[in-house]
Amino acid sequence: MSADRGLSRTIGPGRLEIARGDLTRERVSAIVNAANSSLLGGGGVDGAIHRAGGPAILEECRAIRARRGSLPPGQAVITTGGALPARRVSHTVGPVWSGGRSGEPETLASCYGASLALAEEEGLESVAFPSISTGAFGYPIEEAAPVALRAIADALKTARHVRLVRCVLFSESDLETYGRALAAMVTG
Ligand code: AR6
Repeated sequence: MSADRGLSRTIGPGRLEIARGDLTRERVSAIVNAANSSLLGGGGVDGAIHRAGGPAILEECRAIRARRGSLPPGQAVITTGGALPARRVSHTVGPVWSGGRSGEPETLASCYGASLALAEEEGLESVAFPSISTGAFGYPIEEAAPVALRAIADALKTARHVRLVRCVLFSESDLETYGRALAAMVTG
């Protein structure tokens, strides 16, 4: 698979795409941040989003935190996109991998579902995700990819507004892993 060739699957009235790239450059209605419960920023894709999006995102995250406290894994909140090309950022907290028997797949699926539910509430058309939990949080990407794609496909089937979901992978090897999972996924 070449670096610039994405893969896609039609699901109901929508499309699921996988591609290699930098999430912060995505021209979609919303991108999703793999945040932590503090909502106050961090490294990885979280750091990249706050750097590229500027202080407006952190200000809104602080206000949300003041209002409702820290964000539990599997849930999502939405803010402005600040200076990003995407208008909105959904912040979700993935599970920390601890062997796979502590509800990690359910929590991971919930991150995708909750972010897409927020996009639906706001009538957004397109959403781009990173590979949640597979960096600092240690979730093996071969196990995370099918969970992520299944959760997105399930949400797309009943979506009324979201028509495009993109999984944006940072490395060629991550894209290949998602490509295998997409090819293996049964939809209909
Ligand atoms: N575009 C797309 N993917 C990216 C980018 C980017 N610009 N930058 C990194 N990735 P991680 P997690 C990939 O660690 O595992 C933070 O400190 C990266 O290669 O960002 O959910 C938070 O504050 C990896 O494949 O998120 C939390 O404390 C994927 O994004 C913690 O890390 C996710 O890696 C969350 O850990």
